[in-house]
Amino acid sequence: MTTEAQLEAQFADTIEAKDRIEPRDWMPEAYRKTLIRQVAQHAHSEIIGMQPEGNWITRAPSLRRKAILLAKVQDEAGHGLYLYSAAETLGASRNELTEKLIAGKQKYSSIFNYPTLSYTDVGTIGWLVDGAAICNQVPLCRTSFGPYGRAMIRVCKEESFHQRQGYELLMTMMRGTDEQREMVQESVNRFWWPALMMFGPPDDDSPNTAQSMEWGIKTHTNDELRQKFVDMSIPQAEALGVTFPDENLKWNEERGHYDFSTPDWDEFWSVVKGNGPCNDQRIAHRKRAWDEGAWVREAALAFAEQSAEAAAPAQTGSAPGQTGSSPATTTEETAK
Ligand code: BYC
Repeated sequence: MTTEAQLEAQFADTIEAKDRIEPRDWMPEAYRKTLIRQVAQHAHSEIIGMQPEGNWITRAPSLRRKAILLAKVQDEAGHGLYLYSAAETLGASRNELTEKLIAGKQKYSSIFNYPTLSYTDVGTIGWLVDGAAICNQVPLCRTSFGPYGRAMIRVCKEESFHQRQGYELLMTMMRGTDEQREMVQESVNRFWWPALMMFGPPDDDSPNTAQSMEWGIKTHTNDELRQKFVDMSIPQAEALGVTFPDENLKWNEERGHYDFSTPDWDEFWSVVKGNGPCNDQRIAHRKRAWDEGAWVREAALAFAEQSAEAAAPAQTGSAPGQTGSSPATTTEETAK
C-alpha cells in the first residue's frame, strides 16, 4: 500500500524532474487550492476581458475592423472555456467558480477595470494588454499542472495573433492624421501603467510567488516578467512612433535592461479591492449575462439528460430513437 509519505515523495520527484502533474495523480491539497485560485482568476479575466473591447463592436469604423474585433472577442471566450475546463479537472465546476466571481470572492485581472474611451483602445489593448499577457503566459506553457500548461499553448498562439492585430491597428492610425496620432499617444498613456500592473505586486509584496515557484506553477517572478515586458515594448514603441509616460525609462548598460519608475501600487491595490473605475460595471454586466443565460444552461442540461436516456436502451427496454419523444421535444417541454 502506498503511504502518504510515498505519495508526497512521488509528487516532489515529478516537480523536481519538471514533469507534469496530471489530474489523476496525487497532489497536496494546498497545490490543488492554489492552482484552482490562479486558473479560476485567469479564466475570469478572459471572460471579463471581453467587455472593454466588446464595447466597441457596434462602433468599429469598418466592416473589416468589426469582423476582426468580433473574432478577437470570441477567442477570449474560448480561452475562458479552456481554462474553466482545466479548473474542472481539479474538482472546481464552472458554475461554482462563476458564482464566486459574481459574489466578489474571486478576482480577475486589474486591467479590465479600466474603461475603453475610444476605438483606439482596441489597438492599445491588443498591443500592450495582449502583449503583457503573452509575456506572462508563454512561461505558463511549462507550468507543472498538465491541463493548465496545455491550455496555455493554444491560448498563446491566439494571443500573439491578437497582439499583431492591435499593433497593426495602431500602425494604421499612426499613418493617418495628426489627430489620429494624438489619439494613439493618449490611449498608450492611459494603458501603460495598468499594463505593467498586470504582472502583479512587486516580488517583496507577493505572498504567493515563492511557493508557486517551488511547485513549478510559476517559473518566473512578477518583477522578472514585468522587466521583460518593458524591455520588449520599448523598441516596439519606437517603431510605432509613440512614447511611454515615464521620464525615467532609460537603458541601463550595467543591468542590461531598461530602468523604469515604480508603478503606483496604491492604485493597483485599490483596483484589486474593487475600487477601480469600472469594477462595479464589469461585475454587474457579468451577473446580468449569467442570470439571463440560466434558461439556456437548464435547457442544455435537460437535453443532455434526455439524450443520455435515449441512448441507454437496456434501462428503458426500448431501442435508441424509440423512446416515444425526441430529445428536442422533451427539452422544449422542460424549458417551459
Ligand atoms: N489583478 O502573490 P501574488 C488576458 C492578486 S487575461 C488582480 O503575486 P500570484 C486578456 C493575486 O491574485 C490575462 N489581482 O499572486 C483577456 C493575489 O491575490 P489572492 C490574465 C491580482 O497568483 C481578454 C494577490 O494579488 N492573466 O490576457 O502568485 C482580452 C497577491 O499577488 C493581480 C492571468 O491571469 C492583477 N493584475 O501572481 C485581452 C495569468 N496580480 O489570489 C487579454 C495567470 C496579483 O491571493 N496568473 N493579484 O487573493 C498569474 O500569472 C498570477 O496569478 C499573477 C499573480 C502573476 C497574476
